[in-house]
Amino acid sequence: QFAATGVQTCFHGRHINPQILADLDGNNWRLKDYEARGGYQALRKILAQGDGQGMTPDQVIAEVKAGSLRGRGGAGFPTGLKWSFMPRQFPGQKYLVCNSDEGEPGTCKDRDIMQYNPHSVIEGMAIAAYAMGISVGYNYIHGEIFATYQRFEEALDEARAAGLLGDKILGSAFTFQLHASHGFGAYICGEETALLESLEGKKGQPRFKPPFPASFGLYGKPTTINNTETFAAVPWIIRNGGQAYLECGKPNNGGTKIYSVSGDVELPGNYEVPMGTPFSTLLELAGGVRKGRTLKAVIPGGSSAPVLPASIMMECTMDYDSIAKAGSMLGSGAVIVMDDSRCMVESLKRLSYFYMHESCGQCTPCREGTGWLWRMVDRIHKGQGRQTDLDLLNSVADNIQGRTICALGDAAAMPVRAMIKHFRHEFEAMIKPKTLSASPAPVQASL
Ligand code: L3W
Ligand code: SF4
Repeated sequence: QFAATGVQTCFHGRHINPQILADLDGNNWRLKDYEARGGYQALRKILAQGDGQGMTPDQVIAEVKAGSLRGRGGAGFPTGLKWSFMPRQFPGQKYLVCNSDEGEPGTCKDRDIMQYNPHSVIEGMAIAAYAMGISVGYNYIHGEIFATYQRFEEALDEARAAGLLGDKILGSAFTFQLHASHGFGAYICGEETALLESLEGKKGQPRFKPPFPASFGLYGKPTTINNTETFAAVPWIIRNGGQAYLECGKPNNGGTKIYSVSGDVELPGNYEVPMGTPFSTLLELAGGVRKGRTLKAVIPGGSSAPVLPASIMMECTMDYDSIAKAGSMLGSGAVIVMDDSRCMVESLKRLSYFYMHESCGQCTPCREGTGWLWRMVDRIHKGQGRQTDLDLLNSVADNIQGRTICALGDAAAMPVRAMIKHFRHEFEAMIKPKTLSASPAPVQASL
């Protein structure tokens, strides 16, 4: 996962107004430490423990909506709106699922949250379950971080023993059973419907949407799925109020966000900063571009997000709207920094190989197209490119994007188009002059 980016270990203490990674020293993850930081006060508050009056499920959802919390897994979908999709009166079992199958190249925030602050996820899930009237939940954890899975299991045991999970939580009428489950390392299982298939014990392949999990999810029942960081943000919102969360960020982009900054910076790692923080400030926190080098480009939201040249990126603030306006996506917040020593053809070759390798193979444009993309970029990189290759790359990307079951197809296509758009000259320079005059081969033969 980090071969492309160089990040090995992610926990760092340089943040601005952190809400999730605040006051962590690496060893204070246990229940007693979390409670000393104000942990489980939000759960107590909604369940009317202590002096409070309690909160109704509608009031909880209203606070989350007021805070403008948006899904931290990649799509930025409004969390309160998603919670309101859950049919509250549904007579059968409903499920809550946490997507901790963090596999996007460059992303390493969710594993740090679970490793260093696991109770924030447990408390956030318990609050979400209360708000949606759900009694069973699962946290699906990426298979390659087994130690983190074990840490999360330990935290679950602590919460159960303290009456914070299970039957009649804290003596109230609210029951919530939460279990951890681990995957086996397939990137596609981070796609929400593939994750559900995997959780059911089947091969992890995406389902057609709609129906969305909100109506047909785990075992065909209504299910709400949110990302780890999304759940971890919820206790702060309930403790401090949605308005305070919103004010911490900017309109339509509430709160803080954790960025996994990797690549050509002095201090790669996870940084939590308010939404709307200038990219230049984030870069400074990460120690700046490697010594003696200048910034060339940035992939602002994980490998699926289109690359942006330095000139555009330096004008951006780190939030969903600013990055979208600049032509990319905030995605999961994996900020991959590239300096002037990076070859964009080689970078694209590595990215294309990743998507070819991780395609689940269900739909033809993705299964075949990701291989075509990689083979073409590979031959350009080997100096065997043809004059027609750049148009052909764009054409193959066009024929993948929007024509597949899940977003992996789009994720494979978008980086190709962006790399050619912004760095076409580098690709052209690698196509040998003698091939520039060669007659173009027929499309099928040239793939
Ligand atoms: C009910 C509707 N629910 C949408 C729900 C939907 C989902 C959420 C967002 O892709 C992106 C992808 C990656 N009724 C609904 C509805 N929903 N309309 O809202 O949905 P969607 O389809 O916009 O996104 P998605 O399929 O969840 C996520 C990008 O994120 N990405 C991913 C990185 C990977 C990681 C990781 O490794 N952990 O984060 C990075 O950029 O490419 O575009 O819940 O059900 N009408
Ligand atoms: Fe599988 Fe790719 Fe189709 Fe997604 S787009 S379902 S990964 S073949």
